[in-house]
Amino acid sequence: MIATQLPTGAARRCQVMGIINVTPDSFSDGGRFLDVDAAVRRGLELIRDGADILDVGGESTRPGAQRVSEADELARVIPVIEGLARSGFPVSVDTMRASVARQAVAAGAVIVNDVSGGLADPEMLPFLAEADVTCVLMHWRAHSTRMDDYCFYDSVVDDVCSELRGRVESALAAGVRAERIVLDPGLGFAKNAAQSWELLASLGRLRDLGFPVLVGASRKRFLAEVTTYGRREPDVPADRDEASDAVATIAAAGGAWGVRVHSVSGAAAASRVAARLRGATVDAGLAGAWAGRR
Ligand code: PMM
Repeated sequence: MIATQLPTGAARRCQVMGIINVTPDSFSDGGRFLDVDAAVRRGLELIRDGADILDVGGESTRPGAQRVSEADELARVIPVIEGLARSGFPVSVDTMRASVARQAVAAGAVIVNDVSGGLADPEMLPFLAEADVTCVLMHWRAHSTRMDDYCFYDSVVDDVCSELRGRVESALAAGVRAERIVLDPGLGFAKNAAQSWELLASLGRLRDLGFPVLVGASRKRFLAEVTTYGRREPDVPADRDEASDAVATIAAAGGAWGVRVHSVSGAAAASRVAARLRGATVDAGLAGAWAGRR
């Protein structure tokens, strides 16, 4: 039996969260996994490539994206979560809606990844307290249609740390247990490229907040400047996978709790290299447990 409870304190090894966007319009993989079977198959591929957690989302948060209805979001994510959780894999739901989080947890999700850190839906923090599940609280200022208007900071690192501290205080006040909280700086969300790089360079400051830190850099816009090498044509998001792997290596070596990635094999290697360098035993992860069951 594969364990579905996740380490919530300092993880033994940087957790690799493989992304499954069940959306028509996510910036890098929109439309590819809208069909339930295709999404579940994608989850199994990610596990075989070395993912520790599968993050299932039904609402795109790319800049400019419009919100989807609750009904559409539920119809997209719940069957996929059921399919993956039934196989015993740790599933996270990427949602800003408490109602979706509630049904996802009932369907087997063990993590709620709320990019709004509880700000988008006043019911979210009370639900997280009641369900007592691990939750990712990300730094966020506004929905995707307006987030690029909110890239103003005195010091991006100080301001993000202080706003994340505010999210933690609200979560604790709502009854969420501290051991359940993971924080995320929200790279690219109300941040321009320079601000995202500065946050990435300040992992230590984020870790000093006293909670595990998740880093979501995979295929994001700010990586384009290190992938085009001065070429004239714009890159496509999948061209950013090597840069995403490099970020995963730096994050894992810098003590991140986890990295959220589209293509997992490089991040899975990064996580194991970083663990090995710290003297930890290198495990086969879920891929090994999955292979062992067949
Ligand atoms: N980024 C996206 C979606 N969900 N969740 C967390 N915790 N952190 C992130 O950085 C994050 C997220 C947007 O990227 P995608 O459209 O490729 O999923």
